[in-house]
Amino acid sequence: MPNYRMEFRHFFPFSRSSSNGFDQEKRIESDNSVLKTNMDFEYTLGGYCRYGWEKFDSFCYLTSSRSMTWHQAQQYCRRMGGVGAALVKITSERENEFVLALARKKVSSRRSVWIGLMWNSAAFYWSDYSVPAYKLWAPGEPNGKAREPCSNMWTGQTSMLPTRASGYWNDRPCGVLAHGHCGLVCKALS
Ligand SMILES: [Ca+2]
Repeated sequence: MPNYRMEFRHFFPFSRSSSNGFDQEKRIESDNSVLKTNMDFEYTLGGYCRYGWEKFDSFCYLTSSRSMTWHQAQQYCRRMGGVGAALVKITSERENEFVLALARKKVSSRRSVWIGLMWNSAAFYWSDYSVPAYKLWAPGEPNGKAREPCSNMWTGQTSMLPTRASGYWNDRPCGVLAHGHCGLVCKALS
């Protein structure tokens, strides 16, 4: 747990006068509007997420159903989440299940969401250039590689196409397709 008061002073470097310093500190601690203003600048303060983002473990997640290319989606995440934010990087089955549930709840109009994996020369990498350790490619995927250098998670629920459901991943072209518009899921540090 970070030192809460130390962090607050960092963002609000009031000088503590000898006469009213204690009262001022009490006011800051109890003033939620000040806290909210602070969070506009910094999404991390004691592990909170920015407004509209969902917390899971030490990270914050944002969804959108807007129709974008993979690269537009990546820019959107960076714009909304600040330094270190990107299309979601998934590192465990537990996190994959969280992202699937979040997408189904918040982006139910889409049957898939962009995730952060991208093909680069010889392999798929996350946005931080790490090689995926945990993977949940759908059976037969990835099948496009350089032809399908971006990736999505299938979020639809259908028993007819079980590989296009249940949180499986697929490589696909990076543009907006006439069929199968992608939503997106961003991830940022909390
Ligand atoms: Ca594919």
